[in-house]
Amino acid sequence: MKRFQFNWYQICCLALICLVFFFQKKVPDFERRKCFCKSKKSGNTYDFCYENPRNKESVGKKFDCSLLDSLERLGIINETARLPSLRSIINNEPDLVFISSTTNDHLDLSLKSLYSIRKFYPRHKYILNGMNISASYSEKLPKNDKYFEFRVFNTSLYPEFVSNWSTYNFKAIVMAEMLQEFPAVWWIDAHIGVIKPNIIRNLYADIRSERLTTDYATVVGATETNHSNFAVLNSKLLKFFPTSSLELLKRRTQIQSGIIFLARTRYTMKLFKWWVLCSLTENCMNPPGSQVKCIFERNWCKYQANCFRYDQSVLNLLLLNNFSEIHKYYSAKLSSSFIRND
Ligand SMILES: *[C@@H]1O[C@H](CO)[C@@H](O)[C@H](O)[C@H]1NC(C)=O
Ligand SMILES: *[C@@H]1O[C@H](CO)[C@@H](O)[C@H](O)[C@H]1NC(C)=O
Ligand SMILES: *[C@@H]1O[C@H](CO)[C@@H](O)[C@H](O)[C@H]1NC(C)=O
Ligand SMILES: *[C@@H]1O[C@H](CO)[C@@H](O)[C@H](O)[C@H]1NC(C)=O
Ligand SMILES: *[C@@H]1O[C@H](CO)[C@@H](O)[C@H](O)[C@H]1NC(C)=O
Ligand SMILES: CC(=O)N[C@H]1CO[C@H](CO)[C@@H](O)[C@@H]1O
Repeated sequence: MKRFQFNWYQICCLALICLVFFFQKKVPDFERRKCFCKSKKSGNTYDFCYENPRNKESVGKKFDCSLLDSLERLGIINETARLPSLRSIINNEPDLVFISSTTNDHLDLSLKSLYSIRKFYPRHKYILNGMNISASYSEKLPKNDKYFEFRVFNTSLYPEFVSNWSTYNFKAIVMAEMLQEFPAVWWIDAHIGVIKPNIIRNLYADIRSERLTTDYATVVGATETNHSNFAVLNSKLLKFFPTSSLELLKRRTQIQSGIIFLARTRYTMKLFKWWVLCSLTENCMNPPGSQVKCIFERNWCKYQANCFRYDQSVLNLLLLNNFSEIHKYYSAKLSSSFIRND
């Protein structure tokens, strides 16, 4: 019986098969290395292609390496930074800072929102980031509120399209600037009013009861949309941030980016890397053909409504890709504490 006898032909075939396997393993690595950007300051390299957390093969278009400067300046990719634990953050209720931004035509609404917060939190820091506010308008700002702070959002450090407020590029950038200074911030849009007491205590109680593990996001929404992610998706966004499942985008609603709690944790910084890179890239935050006005026809989840939610669509896509379930980044118990002012 001749069992394990190979001839040359068989050996060559075997060698060829090994070679193919070798290249299948190696070539993608080689392709992925093109995604890296090297810092002039530190010499460190950073991956500028988003990789879907549920499918490593699913890799997005590379962001421009010139944006690394901004990420460094905003402290988003600082590996030596000592980040507080979520547990220690929520043990410090007074440290939370309310943040928002405003333009001339939103200033009245912003003040209405501020005063609604002041009813319950007279001594919490509130920072209003002014976007091109003219001198005559700034006279309306509160003068005797020593916990109120007005700052000018300085766009000179960012690409010009960031100054077009209608595409919301500013939003994640302003949040990142605030997070650089404060470990816990709560963004509340000009359009939103607070109508119940204890929003911080209730949020922190909710975090303490179940959100302290890495199964939950440290970015938490408080109100939800009644349309799906898919309904307000510009599919061109998926070139940068590939989805793991279109079905999931149809089945999950969005959190509204008008009220977002942020804790400066490792995860939040990871998320901000992509959210801010997108904000600094014109055709990511505002993919060609985007418009804010939706045309909902039948079902608000299954069909695209020919519109896009800019910062909100990007944030939700990133969170959903990571967590799959909205309750991982949405504290539903809080939703009745807020109203929409128009
Ligand atoms: C990075 O974090 C460290 C420690 O907190 C700090 O000293 C340093 O200034 C930070 N670097 C940048 C570029 O923000
Ligand atoms: C904005 O930033 C630029 C560059 O750092 C600086 O020259 C300018 O004075 C700043 N403007 C304001 C209003 O702070
Ligand atoms: C800022 O305001 C000035 C005067 O109101 C206006 O001319 C200018 O276009 C505005 N810039 C931006 C970026 O909105
Ligand atoms: C700002 O963006 C909107 C939406 O893309 C666009 O319609 C508008 O022309 C832009 N404005 C400027 C000044 O570029
Ligand atoms: C979603 O909410 C809007 C505004 O409240 C309402 O007009 C619309 O009918 C709702 N859509 C669905 C499908 O419930
Ligand atoms: C599926 C997935 O990638 N989950 C990750 C979401 O983010 C947290 C925090 O970085 C990770 O721990 C999870 O593994």
